[in-house]
Amino acid sequence: MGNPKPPPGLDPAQLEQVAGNGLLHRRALLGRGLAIAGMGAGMGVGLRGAAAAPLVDDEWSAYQGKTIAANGVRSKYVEKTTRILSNPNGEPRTQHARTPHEKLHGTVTPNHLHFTIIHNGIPDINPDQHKMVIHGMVRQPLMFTLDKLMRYPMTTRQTFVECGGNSSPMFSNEPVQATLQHLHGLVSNAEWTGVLLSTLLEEAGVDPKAKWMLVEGADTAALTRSVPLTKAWDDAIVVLYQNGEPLMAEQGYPMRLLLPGWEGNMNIKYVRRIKITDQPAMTFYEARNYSPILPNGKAYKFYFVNEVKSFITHPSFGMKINGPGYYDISGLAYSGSGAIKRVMVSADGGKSWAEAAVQGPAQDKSFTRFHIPWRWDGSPAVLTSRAVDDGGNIQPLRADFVRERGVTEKPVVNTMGFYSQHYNSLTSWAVDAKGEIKHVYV
Ligand SMILES: Nc1nc2c(c(=O)[nH]1)N[C@H]1C(S)=C(S)[C@@H](COP(=O)(O)O)O[C@H]1N2
Ligand SMILES: [Mo]
Repeated sequence: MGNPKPPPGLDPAQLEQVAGNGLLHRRALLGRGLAIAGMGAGMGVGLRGAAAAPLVDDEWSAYQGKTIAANGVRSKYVEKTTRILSNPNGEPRTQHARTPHEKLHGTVTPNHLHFTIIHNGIPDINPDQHKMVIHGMVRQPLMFTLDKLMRYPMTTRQTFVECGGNSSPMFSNEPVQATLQHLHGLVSNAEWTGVLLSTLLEEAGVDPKAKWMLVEGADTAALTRSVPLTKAWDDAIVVLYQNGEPLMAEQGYPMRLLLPGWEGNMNIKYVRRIKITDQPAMTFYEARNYSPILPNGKAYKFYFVNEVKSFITHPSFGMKINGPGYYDISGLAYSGSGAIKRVMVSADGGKSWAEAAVQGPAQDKSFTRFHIPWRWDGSPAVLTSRAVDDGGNIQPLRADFVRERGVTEKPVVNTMGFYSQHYNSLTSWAVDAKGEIKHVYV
């Protein structure tokens, strides 16, 4: 019969170190390779002697459990995974809730943990009375109710939504010591379902001279943004469902505009009006809040795309790693201009880099998870990641980014008043000899 070839992952040579400070070849993730090098020790708990006998029933195995409820419930042990609120008493100003990326895995943000920014509270919209109109430079103005929209062909896709002000603490002159939720919590990723805006515009008949649309929400702020029509024809969706259920009230129930990969603020929730025009309206949010002044004195105006970005979620600030040995470094990468092609990871603060395994298929303008095996020898290390998208765009190094965009004189702890800088440079975590993790700049 001959000797069968060892299955992939069994070759110890595959555990080769590929970059400084213990980063291993991503092939080791294929499976059994890790056990070979003795790296499995301390991961599963080894059983010996009497302890290896069949398990004795625990308390919870001895009785019939609870009756199921009509709506599913989370285990009480995970209920503490929540978003931190910026305005818990609902004062009449902007409210933020951030996604705790450090407590999640995979790529889909659960609906109750999707980040949200709402400038005037969540409107209580009756879906039977809500209307959305398309008018302006069109052949025939149209009016839609939720019922009417539901009769159009629907499309489903994953994409992230990211506030232009996400990661604003990264503009601080010194690294803010805070969890991922604080640093990068204003981005989330979901599977959205709705009607392509292009379908509705075709029916309305757009004047060839039109170039923009003015989109307005039904909340008191009547949040309004100008959007180039090219995006409407490309991949804009009037969304009705989020991860399979009707939109959350915070995400824009009963309908919102979704512009995959474009600045969060333009993704108008509670959409009630789309006016086709030939020029931008220069609304408050585009002329002021989302047009920051750059160090060279020019306003950074009408930049829509959330550019390629990544950060390591595990391990990250606030976690402690327990002693030398094997760890799975994992994180999120995404790009508003396409799909993630490659993610490079460094364990020595950017001196050397190894290519991480990208969990595929990497979808267009969506969260993509990456992993890389790491053998920590117990000495200080600095972990960081750098993503590349399929258009060849690469996350800028911090020194280059800061040169162009600047930093503040004092640390920015809250995003209030500091909007729309689109930080997409690196995030780095220093691991000290005790396994504690701090936020550092490299
Ligand atoms: N109508 C309306 N749309 C809105 C907002 C709002 O306050 N009202 N906030 C905007 C901002 S600033 C962002 S970043 C995104 C957030 O979307 P989310 O709450 O679904 O995460 O919605 C945008 N759309
Ligand atoms: Mo935003």
